[in-house]
Amino acid sequence: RILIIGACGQIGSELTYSLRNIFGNKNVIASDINHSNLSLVNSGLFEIVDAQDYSSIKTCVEKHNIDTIYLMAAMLSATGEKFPEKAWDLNMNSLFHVLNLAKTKCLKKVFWPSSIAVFGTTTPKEYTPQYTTMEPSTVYGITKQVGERWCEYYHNKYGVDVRSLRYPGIISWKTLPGGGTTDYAVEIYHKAITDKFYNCFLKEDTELPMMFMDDAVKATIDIMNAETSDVKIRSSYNLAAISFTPKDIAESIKKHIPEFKVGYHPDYRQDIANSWPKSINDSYARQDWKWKHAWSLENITIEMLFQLNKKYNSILKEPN
Ligand code: VAH
Repeated sequence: RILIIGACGQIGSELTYSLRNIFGNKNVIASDINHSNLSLVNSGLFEIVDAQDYSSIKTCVEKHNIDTIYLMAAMLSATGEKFPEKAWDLNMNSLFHVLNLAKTKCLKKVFWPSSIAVFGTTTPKEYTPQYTTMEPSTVYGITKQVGERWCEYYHNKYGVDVRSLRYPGIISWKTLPGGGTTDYAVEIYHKAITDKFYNCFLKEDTELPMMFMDDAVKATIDIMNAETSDVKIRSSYNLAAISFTPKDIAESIKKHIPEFKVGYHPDYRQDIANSWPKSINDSYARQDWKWKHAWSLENITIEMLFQLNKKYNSILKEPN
């Protein structure tokens, strides 16, 4: 059985739905520290698990006979800069607890997300290679860089089958953004529909690596289903789809909402974005376990506007 820790979050919630479609509702247990995503909580088996409490995780693993954990709980880059110690504690304690549980051989597999945030200002920005200088300047990026080293250590020393992906910015419509720097690319679609205006917190030419949620979920399930021998990198794989700027995404929206306008007022998140790559070389993922992305910016925009239009219209039309 599968346990998702941090299932109420942006990726955790969509992973839960997709894994249930594949393995069946009763084989996928969602968990989080609270009931913050009620539609997820009410969608199937759900447990309160504190990712920073080893016994809380262990109890849930034993109760539901779990053999695979997707550890999706973390504090992201922007929030992490506001609460550095909390970000370190949550991101690292949760990883150690799951790796130590796996070390006791009660788990078959673990998935742990890394991020392009492991790269810093001294990393080559174009087509960033799998192996290169990594001097992250955010607490979030530091936790992901150190976490990768621990994943590789537990695999090599204790045989833990932990697999990891360096996610780019992820765009989705089912949940609201959660404290990420790339979340402008989610907010902009909501505002295009509700206000026809978006005040962007990054400069219009800030190019970042991005991916639609369906691609991110596919990559996650693909690497977890790959033959052990095909998962040759046990720190974390570079993963890429597309790269674009706030201007690019605004132009793609304007093709559908011509009156849409964007203002650009960079805040502290501009420094975070400036430290990250513009594009990622994910040739190892494409070669080792046949990764390839499917969603273009054009198709993401069509899908996001379609789904959010439906969502907001249903809210507006709901009987009061
Ligand atoms: C963030 N969405 O913005 C996350 C992600 C690459 C960015 O790690 O913090």
